[in-house]
Amino acid sequence: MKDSAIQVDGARLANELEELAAISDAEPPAVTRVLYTDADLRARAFLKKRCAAAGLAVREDALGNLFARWMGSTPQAPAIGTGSHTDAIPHSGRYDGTVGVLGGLEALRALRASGFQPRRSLELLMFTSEEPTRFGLGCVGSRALSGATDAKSLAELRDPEGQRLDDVRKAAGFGGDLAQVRLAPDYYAAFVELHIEQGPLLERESVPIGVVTAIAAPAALRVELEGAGGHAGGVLMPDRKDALCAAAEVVLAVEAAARATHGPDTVATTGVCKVHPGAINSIPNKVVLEIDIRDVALAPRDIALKAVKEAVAAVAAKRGIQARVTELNADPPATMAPAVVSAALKACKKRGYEARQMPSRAYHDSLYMARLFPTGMIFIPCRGGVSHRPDEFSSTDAIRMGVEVLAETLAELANT
Ligand code: HGY
Ligand code: MN
Ligand code: MN
Repeated sequence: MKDSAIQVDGARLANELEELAAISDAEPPAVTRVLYTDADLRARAFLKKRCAAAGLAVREDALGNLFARWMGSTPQAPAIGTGSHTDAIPHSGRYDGTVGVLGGLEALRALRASGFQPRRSLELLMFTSEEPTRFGLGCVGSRALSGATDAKSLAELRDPEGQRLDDVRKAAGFGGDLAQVRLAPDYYAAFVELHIEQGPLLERESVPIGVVTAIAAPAALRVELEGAGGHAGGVLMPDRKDALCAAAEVVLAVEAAARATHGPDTVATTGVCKVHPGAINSIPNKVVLEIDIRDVALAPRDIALKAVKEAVAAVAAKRGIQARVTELNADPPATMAPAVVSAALKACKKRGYEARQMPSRAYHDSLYMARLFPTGMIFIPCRGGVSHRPDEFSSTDAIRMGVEVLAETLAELANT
């Protein structure tokens, strides 16, 4: 590593990641932190305290997006943003999102300690609900900030208990005006997110830094299959309309649709399968599936999406089952801004760290921030490429190097 005035305190950051991981609704090492639950609110309080202690001006918007700003010498100029999310899907890991939030805070602290004077303000952002867990839609906060989805329609989303997002946000203390959430196009001059790769490439190639060039196009479907149900003993096989047997055919059709595009990057997953009534001696009369379909390119993603919808219709017709398909989202991919990519590559060079350019197969808040601002992402390796599992892991050294590159990138962007 070449000498630089910007010294990242890797040990302090490791302790903070540990502390945040303990604010969870799951048994360690797993982490569960779902939007607007007590654990989510305690995590926000933890972050606010540390941002205030770092001398940053903290504010929250009507959805709970959290902003922590270091005023630059030209406060009226568009700022430079960095950040990620602290919410976590059930029984997942402690580095997804948190590395970009606490790492972003550490980058700002390291820059301040180095005596760096930013012309543009530097701002840490913690997005509300990057994960789709509670309201079935990912990136609620960044969708609203970027205008990708209207905040008022987001407020009407309902959780599995039927509660409206608007009511839950107010009960959680976020009563502000939703119309104020969307950011002006000149609010940021650039946005950079640090994140674990959630894939195996960097570790496999022993490269410490990934500079993201594009973010995959995510789509999600909810499929409701309704059969006849009935007594497991009394209804003979020819007379059955078994919703779970139909669902099983759909699940295999989802897998086949992803493989059929022959594109290496088309992926599809049926991550949720709810069986009703869920009794051993009762023929399933209703099944709800939630299906995630992606590709870094739009065309193969849409081919797979169409194939799944056609498969549902065919299985339902063949089995005499009612089917309802709801498209929860089908978003385009995002290309990262060349100016941000080159600032990150320059930062790697300055630090003497090897870097490789690569797509992101996971989606992130940057997918939506890129709709409004020049955006980039910096990846660090995670062990075995594992993520969304309790054994998700990134070393203190890998995180430190990622934060060093982030700090240098922010410094470069803040004074252009
Ligand atoms: O699903 C994703 O790609 C992200 O981790 N929410
Ligand atoms: Mn995630
Ligand atoms: Mn994430």
